[in-house]
Amino acid sequence: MASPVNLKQNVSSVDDPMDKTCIDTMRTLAMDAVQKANSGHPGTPMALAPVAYTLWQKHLRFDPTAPVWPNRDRFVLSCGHASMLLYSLLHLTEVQAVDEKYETLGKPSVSLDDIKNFRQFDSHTPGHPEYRLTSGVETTTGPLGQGVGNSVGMAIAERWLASRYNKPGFEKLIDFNVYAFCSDGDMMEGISHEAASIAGHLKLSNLCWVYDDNRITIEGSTELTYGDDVAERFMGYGWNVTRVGDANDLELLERAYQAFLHCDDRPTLIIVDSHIAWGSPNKQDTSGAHGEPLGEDEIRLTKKFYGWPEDAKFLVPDGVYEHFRKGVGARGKELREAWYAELDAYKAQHPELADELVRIQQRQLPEGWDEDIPTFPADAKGIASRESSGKVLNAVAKNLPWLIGGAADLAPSTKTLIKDAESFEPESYSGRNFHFGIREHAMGAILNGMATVKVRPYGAGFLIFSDYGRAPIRLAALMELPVIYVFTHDSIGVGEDGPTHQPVEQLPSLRAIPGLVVVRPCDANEVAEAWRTIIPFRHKPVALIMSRQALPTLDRTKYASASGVSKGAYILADAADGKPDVILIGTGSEVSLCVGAYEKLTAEGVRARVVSMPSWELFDQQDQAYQDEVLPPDVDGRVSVEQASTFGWAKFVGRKGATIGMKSFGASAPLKDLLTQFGFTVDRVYEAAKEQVARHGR
Ligand SMILES: Cc1ncc(C[n+]2csc(CCOP(=O)(O)OP(=O)(O)O)c2C)c(N)n1
Ligand SMILES: [Mg+2]
Repeated sequence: MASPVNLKQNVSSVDDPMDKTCIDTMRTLAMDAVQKANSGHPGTPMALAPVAYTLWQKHLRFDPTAPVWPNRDRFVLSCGHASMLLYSLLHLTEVQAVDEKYETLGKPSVSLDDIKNFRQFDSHTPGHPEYRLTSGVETTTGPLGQGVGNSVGMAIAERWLASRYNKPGFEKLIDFNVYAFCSDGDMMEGISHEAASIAGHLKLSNLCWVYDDNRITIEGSTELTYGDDVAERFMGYGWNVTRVGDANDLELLERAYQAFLHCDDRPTLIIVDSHIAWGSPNKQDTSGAHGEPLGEDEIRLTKKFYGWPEDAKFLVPDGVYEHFRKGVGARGKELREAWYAELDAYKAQHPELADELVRIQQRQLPEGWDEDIPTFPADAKGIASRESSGKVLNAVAKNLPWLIGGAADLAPSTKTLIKDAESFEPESYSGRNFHFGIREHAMGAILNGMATVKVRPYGAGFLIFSDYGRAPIRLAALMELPVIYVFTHDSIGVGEDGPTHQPVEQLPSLRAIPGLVVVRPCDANEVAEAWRTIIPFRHKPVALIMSRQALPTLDRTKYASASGVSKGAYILADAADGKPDVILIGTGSEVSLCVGAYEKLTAEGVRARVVSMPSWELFDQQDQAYQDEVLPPDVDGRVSVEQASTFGWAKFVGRKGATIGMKSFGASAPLKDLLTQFGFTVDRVYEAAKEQVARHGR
């Protein structure tokens, strides 16, 4: 293991006394907050304080009084465990809190009390930075690698907006940079490869990652795990790579940031050699570096070393707030005011585009966005829901210019290409069709980053590979970002591709994510209604689940209108007297099996109801009266049918009901054989229904 390094090296080259005071304030706030909370990571915020200070104070185009100003530079702390680094900056630069309507609340985003309440319930300083909760936090980080992935999405969104909205005379209306601080953990995570690879390919020159090369992780020296030549790696991706040999050398840091600002054809990686701070120069072990407070004695020694009052806690010396006000504060205010003046001039010359920009920022839709959504005539042979979804997506995209996205190399299969639109590539940043490559994990993080910039992104792939991008899907839900996923090939309906490609547990596992809306339409008209329902969402991610195989288009003159999709579940067909003895509940491709069984039962005089339930989550949001109308509590005879694990269906069929679903992995065979083999037939549903009636019928 590398020998411990003391703090002498950590302060040697900060010459200006005010710079040093500000940096040491950031460091001591981190120490004190972690100590008081008795948990958290003090070392990295302390070591990176000069790196973050130089960026914020000298370069970041950010106005603390208006932290949602659209053209601000973005700062992402991908090593979210170092959250105190960000909180001390948000506090010392006096970032103002804004509400969800972007109105300034007249109070700081992070008060000194918040810092004293680091990691406590209801503070604005949770263990890891959380988007929405704390103004100035641009994205939720903590799961290593996500932040760098998000930063690529932010940089992409900037390029797209710039390309569409900048005009002659307004060349820099949209013109912001994205900075991400990252650690060994970020670099080890596979997602950093996916994200860096696509960023290099796309030549995102507005993107700068700052890698804290401190050669230590939780288990100890990175010699245990990791010998990558990170510089070579990133040069291989086509990045501009520069190195700062000492995290405390403000001059070298300045030069590195300048190198980024002057590079206009590639993303930049700044590798910063740092030594994690774990206390005073005398301390010889590494405890406290990760996830542990330094301890009172150590803190006192360290403060003494800084020339700080040893017993002072949460001290912000005179002049510190002012110094930040004169630096980042004054610069940001000037830039923001100039930008709004420019926007006014732009509005006069380009009223329609300006209107779009305003709508984008408010997550509002254009008038008439849904006027071209088609309806589909009844058709027994039908159409795959991925096909109808492609048609509806295109009908929406026509009137919603900032609906942009693509697939992880599966656009032809997922039907997610926007027709007559270009590809988003280095030479055509206004393209609306994105090619994420076979990088599901980064795609998810990129979509999240794009959504924070307020464009409306979608991503697509096979449902089975949603697992590869699960972490960012979860974070989209946590951040309340309206990202749209189109997941196709939704069941054993995949057929010959076999069990590796047949989702079984993915549907229930997506439904388990709080806040994610999952919709699995049963036919083309439900697909149309699904899109109509979800596009107005401003704070919810959605997974649209589509079939590979054709689904019959139901005759809506005979069965209920598909508009019921907006309520999550609705009565599609009912017993003549509206008092069923058995309720057949289906989703997606299985609804037509329920309808087939219903017809058979009805012909025999059995009182049956079919409930199409494309979305559990939307149904859960309905009031109790509606839920009871669809699923009357006194009807025990119930059968659910879905080509997925039955996990969770007891919620709707009860303990006495029947569930038809997958209890094993699928198999490689023609679809017809699989359906018989696994029991997805009208007869099986019919029999289960009869059995339910026999047991529970009146
Ligand atoms: C995906 C993920 N896995 C594991 C963790 C738990 N964890 C928190 S910090 C950390 C590693 C710390 O090492 P490094 O990334 O080098 O950061 P440093 O301590 O040097 O700041 C780990 C494994 C995590 N936050 N995210
Ligand atoms: Mg490290």
